[in-house]
Amino acid sequence: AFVENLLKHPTFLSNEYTTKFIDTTPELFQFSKRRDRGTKVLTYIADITVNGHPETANKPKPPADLKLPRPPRTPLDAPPLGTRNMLEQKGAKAVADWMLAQKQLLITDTTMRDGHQSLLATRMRSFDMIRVAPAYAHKLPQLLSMECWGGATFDVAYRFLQECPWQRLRDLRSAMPNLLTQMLLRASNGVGYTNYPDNVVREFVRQAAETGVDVFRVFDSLNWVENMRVAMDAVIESGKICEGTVCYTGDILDPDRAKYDLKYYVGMAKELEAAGAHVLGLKDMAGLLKPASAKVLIRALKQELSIPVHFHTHDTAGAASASILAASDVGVDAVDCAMDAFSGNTSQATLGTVVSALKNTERDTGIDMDAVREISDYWEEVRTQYRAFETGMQAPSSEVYLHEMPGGQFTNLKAQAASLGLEDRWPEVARTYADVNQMFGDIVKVTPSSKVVGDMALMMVAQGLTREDVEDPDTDVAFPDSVVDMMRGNLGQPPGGFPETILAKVLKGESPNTERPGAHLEPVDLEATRKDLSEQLEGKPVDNEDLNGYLMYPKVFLDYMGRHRTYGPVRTLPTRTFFYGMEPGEEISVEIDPGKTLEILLQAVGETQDDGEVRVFFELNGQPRVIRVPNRL
Ligand code: BTN
Ligand code: 3PY
Ligand code: ZN
Repeated sequence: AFVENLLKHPTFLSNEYTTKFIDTTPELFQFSKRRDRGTKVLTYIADITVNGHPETANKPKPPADLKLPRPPRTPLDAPPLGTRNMLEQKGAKAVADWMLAQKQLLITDTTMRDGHQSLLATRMRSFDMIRVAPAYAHKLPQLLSMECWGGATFDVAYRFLQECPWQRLRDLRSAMPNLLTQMLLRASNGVGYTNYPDNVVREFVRQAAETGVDVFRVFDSLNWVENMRVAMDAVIESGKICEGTVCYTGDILDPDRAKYDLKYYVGMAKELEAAGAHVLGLKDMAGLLKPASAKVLIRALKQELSIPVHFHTHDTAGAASASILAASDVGVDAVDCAMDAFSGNTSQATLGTVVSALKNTERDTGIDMDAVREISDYWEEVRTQYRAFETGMQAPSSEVYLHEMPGGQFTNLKAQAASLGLEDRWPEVARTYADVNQMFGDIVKVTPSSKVVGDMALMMVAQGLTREDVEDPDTDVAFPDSVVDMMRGNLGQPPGGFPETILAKVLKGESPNTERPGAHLEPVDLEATRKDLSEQLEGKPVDNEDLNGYLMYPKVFLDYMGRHRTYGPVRTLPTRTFFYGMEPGEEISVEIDPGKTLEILLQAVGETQDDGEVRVFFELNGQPRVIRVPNRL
């Protein structure tokens, strides 16, 4: 009935059909209650089989004979005790004290967050994570934590993967009850790209803690401690671990980059300690901290602080493990690595390599290399499924020391440049990115400030503008919205403020707000928003997780809900089916609810009929089912 309504609808006939049309045309859903979840999922499979998935169209495909990745087997009994049990029994401060007392280098696995964010445009689905989570719990209880949430994964889950990020967190939490889960939180920017009102930030942290985050790595994209307090206080109040984080840029050993010198970093770290951080995060998002600088910086931090230091870096230039080993030599407490198959290049250092390098040394991690290999073998099979999202970086590149782009942005900006027809001019984009940084006063570049610098650089290269042109008061420049917004002070203030030249040029005399943006944002009325959202969802009750999703990303959330109503719980599909549909004769098992499994056999795909429809023939648990979908190709 839905498809019939859709096909007869004037908007559909007029060819303006989009998923938004479905969302905003409630009369299509008069029959949706009658369509059960199984039918919805079959409709999705039929649609993708006939039309393909928009995200993988014209992209490299995984090999045709690729099988469902098999995670290592695990026993059914409870996993060994791990760091999470300590947090539960003794609290956040006790975990930090324990970290300080350890001889071994502690390791966080980032595969489920930064690993795929930096290598596969954040496209890894929960399905592939949840299946291997028990293997981590049983085989790698020595890990400090599992970074598996936050950063860009939150909106990508709703926006591109058609799944609920909260459910991912809940499922991972229950599959790894002994391991600390860790998230990346952009302080007042939450998991978004703009400052949110204080009460929205607090509510988000409260919910993340309740649903299952144990360690919050909190950073500010301009390194402004003032702008981190609301988020940090909320984490501390929740009883979870607050990793107050310094973002690293420049080079402390380079006299020409004196703005970010050793004193600067130690000073900020002490402010974060005083603000209540249980752990100090050192976030080298671009992979700029070279081994010699790492020794100097981490030695100083260890001397000056009484909280543990957790070092995060990227392997963009190929030096991440050298810096990690240098940091280890001077006593860093914990470091981030990605499982081998998701490491290297713009991702983290290689976990198995760091573990092996430290075997039989004072800082031996105690991590079982057989387990690392087994789990990495699984990840390798997983990665093959996502070939469409590989960014094509062939080798590490020392160019990062010039442009200082974060790992997650580098390949993204390359793709953006290509889409503007600038692929041949990448070296110019990289150079311009560095110029924009200097023009903005040498700022920390990390989401969202990195996006602002990238927007500006692309605009300049596309329009053939140099830094001199932009700064010339007599040249008219149409600045990207994100640049205007940042100069107005809406992301906060960098150390020393933005330079007068660029402020005057961008704001044309308007005076910027130099106070904390949250101080001026009205609190959101949460209950009124819940009621309003419920009305937009035709009376569906709105729980706190959905409310928080909507508060972060109103449109993305509503689009997700609209598609969910049509296609049901597609997160339960195997990744291959989700992106490519099924082949005639193929059979899959799909657990759409715990304990409720559908056996789906695709028998045949019919010809496109005169009305533009295709009939897709399935067997669902042995019963024949025909699903009709429009051929939109
Ligand atoms: C998006 O790109 O909007 C999200 C991806 C999911 C869209 C699904 S794919 C099958 C169906 N057909 C569409 O045009 N959209 C949905
Ligand atoms: C993010 O904010 O998503 C980042 O990974 C920043 O490095
Ligand atoms: Zn990172």
